[in-house]
Amino acid sequence: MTDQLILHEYAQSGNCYKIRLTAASLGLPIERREYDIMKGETRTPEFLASVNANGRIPVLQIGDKLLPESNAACWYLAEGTALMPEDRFGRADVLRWMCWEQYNHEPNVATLRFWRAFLGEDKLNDGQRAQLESKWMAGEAALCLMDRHLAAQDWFVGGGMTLADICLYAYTHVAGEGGFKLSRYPAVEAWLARVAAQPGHVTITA
Ligand SMILES: N[C@@H](CCC(=O)N[C@@H](CS)C(=O)NCC(=O)O)C(=O)O
Repeated sequence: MTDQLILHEYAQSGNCYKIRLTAASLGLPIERREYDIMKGETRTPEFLASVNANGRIPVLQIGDKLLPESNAACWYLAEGTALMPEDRFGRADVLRWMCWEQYNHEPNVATLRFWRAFLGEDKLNDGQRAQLESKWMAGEAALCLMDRHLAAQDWFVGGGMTLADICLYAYTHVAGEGGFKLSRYPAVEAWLARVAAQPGHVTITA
């Protein structure tokens, strides 16, 4: 990769971490620019005009091109590497898990972490408070599905770590901060340890 990589991020976000973890696993250097989402720094007119009109991080800058959406950024980095299966079905299966992560996992597991560990339960508005139970149930359902899948195989797709594992690892390993009990999911816990033992692994706080 010849273009310089710059990650516009909020370091504690799992969506940002999954891009750093992908880059680290591949040995790619990445420059980091921090925005404090708690202070609305991704909602300024300047950020909306010059980084992401959607007002969110992460955004991966590749040379002078900007790529918002964490999974698209991970895909860009991982294409043609050992993090992607060689066969067509395997690559589609990786994409399947990444879509599932954004629809069934992140909106529940990550949102509860954000509400509880970052905003604080006493700061939630009525709408957020009303969703606590449904988000918790949907998050449990997502972890349960992962546990059943991983009881039968070591990795989400094929016989080694792929991008699907990295994208799902990001918010699963900190699910406890949202109130989920990972000890209820032994296959998930064993898989988390396998991912953390891979070469190049970096932690979310690194
Ligand atoms: N689907 C997007 C989600 C991005 C997202 O929700 N970013 C959050 C942090 S994880 C954010 O920027 N929040 C600040 C805000 O909405 O003002 C992705 O995967 O990148």
